[in-house]
Amino acid sequence: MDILAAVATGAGKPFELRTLTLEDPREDEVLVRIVGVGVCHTDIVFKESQAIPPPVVLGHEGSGIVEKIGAKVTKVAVGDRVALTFRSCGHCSRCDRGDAAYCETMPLLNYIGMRPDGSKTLHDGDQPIAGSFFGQSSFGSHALTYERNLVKVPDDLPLELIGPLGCGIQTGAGGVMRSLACEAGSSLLITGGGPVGLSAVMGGKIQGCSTIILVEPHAERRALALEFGATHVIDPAEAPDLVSAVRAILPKGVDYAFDTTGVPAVLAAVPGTLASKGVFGIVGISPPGTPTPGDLNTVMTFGHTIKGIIEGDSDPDTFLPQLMEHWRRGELPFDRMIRTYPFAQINEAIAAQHRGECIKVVLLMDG
Ligand code: CXF
Ligand code: ZN
Repeated sequence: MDILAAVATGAGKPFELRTLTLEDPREDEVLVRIVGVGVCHTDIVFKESQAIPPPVVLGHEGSGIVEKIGAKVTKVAVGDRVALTFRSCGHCSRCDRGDAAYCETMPLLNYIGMRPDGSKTLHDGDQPIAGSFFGQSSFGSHALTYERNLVKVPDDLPLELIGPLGCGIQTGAGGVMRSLACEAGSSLLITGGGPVGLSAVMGGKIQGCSTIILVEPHAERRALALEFGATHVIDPAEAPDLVSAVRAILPKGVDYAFDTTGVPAVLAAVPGTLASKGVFGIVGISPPGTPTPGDLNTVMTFGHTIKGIIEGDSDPDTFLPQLMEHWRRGELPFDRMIRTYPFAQINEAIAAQHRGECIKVVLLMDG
C-alpha cells in the first residue's frame, strides 16, 4: 500500500515527506494507521549519527488504530486503539524473566533498520528504504509492527497523545518507579528537565519521595517540575557547582540520582551528590567514548551503584496500563508537556523543540 512518511536522508538535512510503499503484514505483523507520534531525542540521535544508513523512516512513539493483522496475530483485532512501544522477542532468557527492555535480540529487533531476516518493509519506487525502527517506524501514516509492540488504549484516554508513553514517559517514570524503585521518603536528584526528566519528577511524586530536586536550565521547565512535584529546582546557570548546590539542600547527599542529559560534565559531577549506598540511574545518551562516571574507589567505599537503564525497565503490557491509570487519577499529567503539530510540520516542530520552545512534540496525522 502507499503511505505518507517522513524520510530521514542524512545528517543536517530536513525530513522529506514522501509517498512510499509499505508491504502487507506478514503472519506475525500488524498494520497500524498512525494517529499521532511523539518525537523522542533518540530519533534525532539516529538521524544525525546515521547509525542506520539513510534513507530511513524513524519514529518510535506511535499510536493509532489497527487496520490489518497477520494470520497468527491474536492479541489485537482490526479497529483496536493501540499505543506502540519497543519490540522484544518474548522468549529469550531476559524476556522470560520480565526484562523485555534487555531482550537478547533488542538491537536486532529495534535498531538495524530492517527485519532481522534482512528484508525491508518500505520502498520508494524500486529503492529500499530502511524502516522497522523499534519494530514500528511510525513517522508515517501507517506502520508495520508486532504484537509485543502493542498495548491497547481504553476509550477514555486521548489516543493521539498516548504514543510517548511507549518510550520517553515510560523511560522517565519507569526509571524512577521500576529501575530505581525509589521508596517513600527517599531523596531523588534528576538532571535534565525534558520529557524524560519531567516524567521522572512525576514518577518520584508517585513513589512518595520526600525530596525531588530537578536541575534544568529552562525556567518554564523548572516551573512545570514544581507543579509536577519537585520540591527543589536548580538553575545550573545560577549554581554551576552541582555538588555544593545539592549538598546545600541535603548535606548527606541523595539516595537516588537520575541523569537524562547524557552531558559528560553533568554525568561526572553527579556521583559527588550521592549519599552512602546511593544509586545513580543513567538514561541520557552520551557522546561515544564517555567514561562511566565515578571514581572506582569512591564507588566501592560508599557502596554506590551506577546503573544503566533502558525504557525504565518496563514490561509494557503491565506498566503502560498502570501509567494510564496514574493519568486518570491526575498523578501523571503528561499531556501538559505536549505540544501538537501537524505531521507535515515535522521539521518546524523539531526546530521549535530544539530551541526549547516546547517540551514534547507530538505530530498528528490529521493535524
Ligand atoms: C534509546 C535508549 C538509548 C539507546 C538507544 C535507544 N531508547 C529510546 O529512545
Ligand atoms: Zn525514545
